[in-house]
Amino acid sequence: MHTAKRYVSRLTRNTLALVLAGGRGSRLHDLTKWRAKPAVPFGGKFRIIDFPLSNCINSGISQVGVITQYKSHSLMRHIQRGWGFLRGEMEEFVELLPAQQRIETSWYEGTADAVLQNLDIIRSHRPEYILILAGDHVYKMDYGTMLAAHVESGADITVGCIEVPIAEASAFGVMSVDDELRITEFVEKPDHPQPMPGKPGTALASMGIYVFSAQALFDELIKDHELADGSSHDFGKDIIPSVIRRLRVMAFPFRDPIQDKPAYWRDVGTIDALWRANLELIGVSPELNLYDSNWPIWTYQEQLPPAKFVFDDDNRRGTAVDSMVAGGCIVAGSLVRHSLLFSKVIVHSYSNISDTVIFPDVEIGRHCEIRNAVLDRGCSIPDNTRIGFDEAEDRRRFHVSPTGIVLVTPEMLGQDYPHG
Ligand code: ADQ
Ligand code: ADP
Repeated sequence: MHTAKRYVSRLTRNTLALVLAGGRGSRLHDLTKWRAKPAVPFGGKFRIIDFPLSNCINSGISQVGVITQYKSHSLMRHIQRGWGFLRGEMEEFVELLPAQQRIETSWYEGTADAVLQNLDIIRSHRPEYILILAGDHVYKMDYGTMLAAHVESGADITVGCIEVPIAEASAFGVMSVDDELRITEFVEKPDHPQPMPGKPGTALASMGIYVFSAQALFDELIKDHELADGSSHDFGKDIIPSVIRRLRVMAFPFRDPIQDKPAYWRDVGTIDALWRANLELIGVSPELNLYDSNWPIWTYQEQLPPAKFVFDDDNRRGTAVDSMVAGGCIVAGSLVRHSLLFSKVIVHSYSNISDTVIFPDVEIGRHCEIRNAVLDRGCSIPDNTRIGFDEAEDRRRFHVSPTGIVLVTPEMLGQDYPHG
């Protein structure tokens, strides 16, 4: 047991993780109008990218590059403020790798191009293994077990995978594997996904995370880069499908390490999914436990006073039930039910809020009725506003998701975003 632990820690120590954090996340509508999807707030205190970054640190991987491109200001600010605690002199770092035209005079094309353009920096760290991660998924995963499986199976590349309902599989890279979990087929976002043998309702999907032995990554990126045309320079579309016949490419099924079942993993890529995944956290024993001291989620955190619940002039109590409320919030003479309040949210008197996710720095006026909504950072909701009751009215002013969740941003209210 002891030896096994040392073995995995040797692997994680010789691994460089690269978090791809440059995608658009356009299905989140106006939430990603000014910020990249990995910078979208999640879970009352965090941003989505804190999950893969915390997974790295908790797995013993302390050399991490974050590849940014699209709308990266708030993401870079978050990383600079919150993730500078590693010791440079111990060769530990979380480093930002913005598109900077190191090789081409273009921005990053696909995900593989984003890595290729940083190849000189990657090589200079002399990693044995490179772990490529997406910056936009919420999950807790010990990457050490995936690295150990990679080495034990003698793989060149290992692809993290999960089982998904076949109806949703067209959004993923879908693979077939043989008895030893070697990938025999890989199709990116297939129109007609292949079900798993004996499981007609399920497909084996790529999580978009990869372990590469360093030389295999360098060779394949250069090969792909030199293709005259026909490649979009993307791991899922181009690299993985083209190498499965030539190299040993294995699947690593991501399972819960404590209970033997598929693990929690969410792509909170739509307003509906983001709203649902946030509100799930409020439950008595949610699948994603943020209170687990064995797997802390690290983040940048402002020093804030405790949340406070006060009476209004008529002696009505300010109350939040079945809710999570972050620091710096004040609820005065209003009722908040089944909602998640990020830091510095102020709810004035005589309002009712339910089933709502409220990002930081939001102020809600008096006599408001709000339900089934996501309120973006910095919204100031005027007195007497009703949200979530009259769909036609909501559609006129805000964005309404397919299941009726109302997204409100400062711009929709004719207000400026808070800067800083
Ligand atoms: P997609 O979900 O389509 O498929 P993609 O858009 O390629 O994912 O983004 C993957 C990650 O890379 C995201 O974190 C994104 O922010 C980032 N990214 C995208 N373009 C980038 C660029 N030019 N520069 C820097 N970062 C960039 C992938 C795989 C599928 C797999 C799903 C799982 O291709 O096979 O099933 O992820 O979600
Ligand atoms: P976050 O909540 O992710 O920190 P911010 O509210 O800081 O996001 O906004 C993200 C980035 O977009 C910031 O750089 C902010 O200054 C910028 N931004 C937001 N709205 C606008 C706007 N209307 N025009 C220009 N820049 C904006």
